[in-house]
Amino acid sequence: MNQWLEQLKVISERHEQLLDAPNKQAQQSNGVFARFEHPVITNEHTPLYWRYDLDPETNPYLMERIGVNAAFNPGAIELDGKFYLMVRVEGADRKSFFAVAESDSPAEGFRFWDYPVLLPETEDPDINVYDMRLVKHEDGWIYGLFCTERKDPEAPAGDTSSAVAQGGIARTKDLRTWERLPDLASPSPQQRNVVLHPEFVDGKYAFYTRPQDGFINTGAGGGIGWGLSESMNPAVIAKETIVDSKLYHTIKEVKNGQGPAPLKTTDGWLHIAHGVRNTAAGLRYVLYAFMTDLNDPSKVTYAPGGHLLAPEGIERIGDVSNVVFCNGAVQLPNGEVYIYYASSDTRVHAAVTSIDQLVDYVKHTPPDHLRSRASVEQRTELISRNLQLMEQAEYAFLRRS
Ligand code: M1P
Repeated sequence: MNQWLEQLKVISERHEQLLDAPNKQAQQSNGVFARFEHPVITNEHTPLYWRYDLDPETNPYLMERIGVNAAFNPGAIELDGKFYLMVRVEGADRKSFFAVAESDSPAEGFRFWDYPVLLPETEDPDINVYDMRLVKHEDGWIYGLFCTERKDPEAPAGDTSSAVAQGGIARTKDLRTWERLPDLASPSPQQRNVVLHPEFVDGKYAFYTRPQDGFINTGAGGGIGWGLSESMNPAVIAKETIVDSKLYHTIKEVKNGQGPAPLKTTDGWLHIAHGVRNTAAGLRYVLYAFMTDLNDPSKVTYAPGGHLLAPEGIERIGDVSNVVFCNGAVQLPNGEVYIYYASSDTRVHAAVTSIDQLVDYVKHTPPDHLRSRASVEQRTELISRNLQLMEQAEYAFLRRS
């Protein structure tokens, strides 16, 4: 074997080790969920034949010809016992695209299909597409709802970063062949984090939206919106109402957005969302949860205060640091729930919980009382109940000597 091939073999063996690496549930859990020890997908998980030119004639230095910068924000779905992640892959050229990674197991062994998704375009081609939510709708289709971004035609000369974001829609039966539908039409000039509710509501398609005035700043818009459409082709929302607003001095004071489609429970629709607040170091994205009414998913029934999951350890660092973002979760018939979340716009992680735990969490975590004094009162009530319990003999191990 010549040196070039030997070098390739080394790269390939290292890659296979990464793909086959076991991923255990971390021992430490906060009782709400348990993280898995390692990221389930990174840019390094993408096939070598997506990145290298494997011909020594045209690639004598064995260079990565077309690099992959990041792999994050996946949609997720379970079909016939297999787990599929619709990963947002970002090339070194900053273009995001979608690619399916498949595994028999929820948190390890994901391998990308040979080719990324060649998503059909509308008459107005997307410049960038990202953050697909995969929704198995009761009409029989699997819908992919994603953000489509195009240059802002109103941007002043010299402004080469302003864009218009809208809700892109495509549908499939097998994740391989996609039919592109018109973008969601809504009253808002910009949309991101558009998600389809999995069931008809009053015989109509129901959408979670995130109206916003600008590309980054939501302005007077913001909050998780809600609207109904007669059809998906085209999907048109005439009236948008806010289900869950952004709120001063909370984890969602700047903006928020629905994560995956809500999970159906006997107690209501369980939502995982992201909330964004401002800090001196920039925006901080965390995940939070809430529940809406089974018969009226636009009505919030439980809204625990604070975050469900916040970035920690290596999750804090990446292309856009201090971010966790979730647009994919899988609910299994045995009640287990796998939350796929990305950290810092760089890599994908998994955490496991259950419907029972999440329902308990949303119903019994106290709401945010919006003032420091009220927060202390809330905690004082817990402390005094606990201190009484700790008087009992079986809690002796908790007492300080
Ligand atoms: O960079 C953090 C996230 O920013 C956007 O989310 P939002 O619209 O709520 O601000 C998205 O671009 C998302 O992909 C990204 O992870």
